[in-house]
Amino acid sequence: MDLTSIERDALADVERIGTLSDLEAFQTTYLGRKEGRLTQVLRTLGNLSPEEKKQIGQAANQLRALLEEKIARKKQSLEQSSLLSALESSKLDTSLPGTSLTRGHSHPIAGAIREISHIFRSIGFEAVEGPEIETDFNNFTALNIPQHHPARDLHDTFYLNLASEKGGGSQENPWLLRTHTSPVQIRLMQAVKPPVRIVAPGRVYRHEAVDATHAAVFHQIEGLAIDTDITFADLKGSLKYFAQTFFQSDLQVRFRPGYFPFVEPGAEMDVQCFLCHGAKHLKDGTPCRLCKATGWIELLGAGMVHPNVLRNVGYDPAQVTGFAFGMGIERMVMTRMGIRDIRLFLESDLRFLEQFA
Ligand code: YSA
Repeated sequence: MDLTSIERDALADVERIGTLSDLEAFQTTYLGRKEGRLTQVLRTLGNLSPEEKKQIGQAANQLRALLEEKIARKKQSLEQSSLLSALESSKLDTSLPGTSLTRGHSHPIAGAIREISHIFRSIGFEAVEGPEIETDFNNFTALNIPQHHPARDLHDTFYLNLASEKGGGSQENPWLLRTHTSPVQIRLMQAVKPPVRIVAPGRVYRHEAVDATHAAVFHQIEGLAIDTDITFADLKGSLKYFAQTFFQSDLQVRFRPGYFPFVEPGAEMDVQCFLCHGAKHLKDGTPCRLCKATGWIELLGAGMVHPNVLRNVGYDPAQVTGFAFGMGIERMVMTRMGIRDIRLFLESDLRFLEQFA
């Protein structure tokens, strides 16, 4: 039972430990429950005289404490270095090419709504929204289109069979999907006193046969300006500014008489064709296909708000005047981008949509 040689061997062995399994073997050699060299010494203590037992027991226990401490330290340092080498081998290589994420973008119609609203905001108009489910009164009657007026036939209307509620749902005033954004004019004028300067973009619905230029669900943007002395000159100036900002600054605009029951006088505004610049043919002499060789592109309907409309919302036509306008957004974007089929806007085909990123 030579504690000195056990200590000498153990202290030499501990230095040679390089792995966790070496450490385990070391522990078994010296402190193993059955065969451990020091364990055996401790086990024989009972056979010794009290004097020896005290002396050797003390030394053996000290050696055990020393070895346990060495084992604990070694274990900690081995675990640390194995963690470091694991981190080392899985280190992030920032020089490797990344996985690129495709970035989304607005739908071309949403983009155009934002752009048009922004142009009108820059000349003092505020953008507002109205509901897509409307009453017959707001969509037609208040806009000077009474029952049996022929203009109702131009709007193929989806009527809704909804329960009666305050403001709609009766036989005389059924709910419907708005056929244009003009009812927002009515809602706004009913809610606020003049002056009013708003644009109202949104979705509208018509029970139409769908083809390359007609959709059953499309977007319009409405405009309305009411004040004490608004004239047709204000209408012309505002809409010319818009057209020259949205298309090209050097293009002319023209106004032709147009009929809408809610304005008097009513007009349609055309912008000079931006492909042939009004020449009706291209440089190579072929007829311009964009304006169908007319030199002009139809853009929007407009006019001075009809006195009946002002009365219907409680305004006094002797006190205030105003102008209104409305345009189809899909057709404007189609014209500007040379898109031939309106259905592309609704089909979610990424090959089409990604061109607007
Ligand atoms: C006119 C005068 C005002 O003072 C105010 C507004 C208006 C516009 C009126 N409310 C209106 O809806 N006129 S409209 O029936 O001629 O439609 C306006 C625009 O919507 C058209 O010029 C066209 O660009 C678009 N549009 C109409 N039906 C469409 C359509 N776009 C796609 N598909 C359809 N089925």
